[in-house]
Order: sequence, then C-alpha cells, then structure tokens
Amino acid sequence: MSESRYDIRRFHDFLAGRTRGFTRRDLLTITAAALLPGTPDVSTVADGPIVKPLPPELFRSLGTNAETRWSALKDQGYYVPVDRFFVRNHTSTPAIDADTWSLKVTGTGLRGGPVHYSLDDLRRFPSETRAVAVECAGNGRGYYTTQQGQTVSGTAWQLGAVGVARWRGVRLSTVLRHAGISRAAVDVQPSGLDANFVSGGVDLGPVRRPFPVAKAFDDVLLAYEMNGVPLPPDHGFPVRVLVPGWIGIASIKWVGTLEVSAEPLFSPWNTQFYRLFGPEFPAEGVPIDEQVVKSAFELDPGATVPAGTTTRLTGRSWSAHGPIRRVDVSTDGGATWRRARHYGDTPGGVWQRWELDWKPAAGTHELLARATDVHGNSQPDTATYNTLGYLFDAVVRIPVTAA
Ligand SMILES: Nc1nc2c(c(=O)[nH]1)N[C@H]1C(S)=C(S)[C@@H](COP(=O)(O)O)O[C@H]1N2
Ligand SMILES: [Mo]
Repeated sequence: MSESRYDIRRFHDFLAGRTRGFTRRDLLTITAAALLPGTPDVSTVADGPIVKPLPPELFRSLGTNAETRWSALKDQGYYVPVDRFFVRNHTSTPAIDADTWSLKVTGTGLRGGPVHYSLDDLRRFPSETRAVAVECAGNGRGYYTTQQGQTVSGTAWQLGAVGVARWRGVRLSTVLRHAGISRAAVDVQPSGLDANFVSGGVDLGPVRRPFPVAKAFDDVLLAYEMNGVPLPPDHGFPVRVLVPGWIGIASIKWVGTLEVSAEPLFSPWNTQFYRLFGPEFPAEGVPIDEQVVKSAFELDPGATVPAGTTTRLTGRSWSAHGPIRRVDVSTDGGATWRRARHYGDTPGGVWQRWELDWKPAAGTHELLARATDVHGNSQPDTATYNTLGYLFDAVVRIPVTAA
C-alpha cells in the first residue's frame, strides 16, 4: 500500500472512530475535561468570528476570514502591523484565559508521561525573536477563477492572505527536549483550542496538522509575542506555533496540546485538505507543505493613478525557499518588462520590498510583477490547476486606470 493510500485509509479510520491517535471518544473526553477546575477557560467571543476591527480600507472580509488590502501596506515598514494583518479562522477566535491556559505535551514519542507548561514556564526558557511570514496555502486562490477561468473551492482570496511579523517565543526544540522527546519520535502535531471544525456535517475535531520532528528541531517557534506585544486574540493568544516557510495551516493558533508521536500522524488537514487534487495529480492527491514564489503591488486591483505624471509603483515579493534576487515589472500587460529597484532592510530575507517609477498615459493598463529567488525559483504565467485552489504562484494581472 502506498503511503498516500495509507493516509486515506487512516482518514476513514479516523471518521469511523478506529484510530488510536484521536477518536470520537477522545472528543467527548476533551469536552468533559473542559468542565474540570484547572483546565483552560475557553469560550467563544460573542460578536463574530474575528475580534479586532476590520475597517474596509484595511481589509476585505471573507466570512470567518479577512484579507489585508495591499493598498494598506503602502508606506508601511517591513512588518505588517497587527491592525492590518490577515486573519484565517476555521471557526471563531476563542477567548482564552492565559492564567488557566497550559500547553500539554504528550504522546508515544516522549520517554515519560505528559508534561504541562504554563505561559510563565514558556517565558522562562531562552527566547528567540524572528521575522516569519504566515501565508495561507490558498492565497491567490481567486485568480484561478478570474485569471484562469477555473472552478475551485475555498475562500476566494486575492493576494492578501499573507503577512510578515516579528515573532518572539521559545524554540519548539527547547520544549521538546525538556519534555523528554525520545529517539523514536517522528511527528509532532499541535491542536488548537478553538471550536472543533465541522465540514459537511462531520465533526473533524480540533484544527490540527502534523509536521516531522526534523522540521520541529530546525526552526519551529512557539510564539507568545507578535511585533513586540503579546499575541493578539485573532493571531493565537496566548501561544501559537510558527512553522517558517510552510503553508499557514501548519502554524496552529491557540495551541493547547502538542502530540509527539513515534508513529506518523494524520489529520483531515493533511489527508482531506491541503493536498493537490485534480487531473494533473494522482487520485489520492499530493500533500503540500512549503510555500511558493509570489509578488504583489501595494495597490488595489482597479485602482486609479494620475495620468501624465510619474507614479512610484511599489510592491513586495517573497519565496519560501530563500531571498528574492530580482523582480521584473510590466506596465503594459506583459509586452515589455523593466527590473524593479529593491529597497529597505530584509530581516530574515522573508520578503523584498521594491519600487519602480511609471508615467502612464490616460487609459487602462495592466500591471504584472514576476519575482525570482536566489535559487532561480520564479513565477509561471499559469498556475497548475488543483480543485482546492492551493499554491497559486502565477504572475497576477492587476488592472489600473490612469486618469
Ligand atoms: N487553531 C487554529 N489554528 C490555525 C487556524 C485555525 O483556524 N485554527 N487557521 C490556520 C490557517 S489555514 C492559516 S492560513 C493561519 C492564519 O494565521 P493568522 O490568522 O494569524 O493570519 O493560521 C492557521 N492556524
Ligand atoms: Mo490557511
């Protein structure tokens, strides 16, 4: 049996309550445990799925999610301020009491029993501060439809489901060593404390997705600060996982449990979702982990710019595989290209800001930007179709009017 067929079998086992890792009975146990004293106080925020204000000049609201307007990043620094950082919630931002919260580290990949860490416990470990991008695997999904004429399911993001912040926390490897990880451990799976995700009438349990121990020891953070302040509620308060370079779903918010396993772990988020399905892929789909190369102009599609005078076009490009080496821009629908000038610091090399002067004649124009990273990874003209619309890496055509 191939590994991916095995994934699918495991997924059906899960639904039928046959898996050891997490069963429907475990769900009931968790619900009952929530009533015991000493367990975290988690409730739903009454007003809506997202706590922070979502002014329309900074965000496009998309159900339980909100994407950053690229025009709101113009003249901002390298980091995306919290007031305009995109939010992707499967359900709703939970209200969590940091005083009763703890992280439970447990599983067959530990030498001993479960270990619990309070927020203060985590803060006592040596901390690390790092620039990391969070980007939804579906960022750009809307362009499969509007630019390629293809039908895909999921939130129709434009390019605003990405942000770079300065995160502070403890290295996951520090906590795993402290908790007594064994040599047999292969996978780590964080689970969120937000409400269980229900899809097609099926309760899929808490939002969770495994990653390999090798990645955990490489660069994963347990973050408790974002841009110098405690994590805001919508971004995972009190503690979230950050998996650099990987699709956003890996970076579990509101983490409550970390399962460390001596056997491979599966969840709906690596069997049913976050795989490439479609005519170009095998029936069981191809799992995805790492992000691709993208570029965006710091303006909104359909924007108006002054005709006959010089406008400074700005934008950002990013790649999960390394720093950006060059960005080529076209202001005439792809007929001619000019190289954009890079500017600004690039802490961690997560994304590159760029600029280009442009003096448009009155009328409509189409702007394109194509980035290439230091390894030669670039952006194609067409992204590979997949039914769930992930990893849209094609050059996006942005219409603007000069008047
Ligand atoms: N517990 C939990 N973690 C989660 C999610 C969620 O719904 N619940 N959404 C994931 C997805 S799909 C993305 S893209 C990122 C978004 O992070 P942000 O809302 O801080 O921008 O969080 C990830 N972590
Ligand atoms: Mo996502």
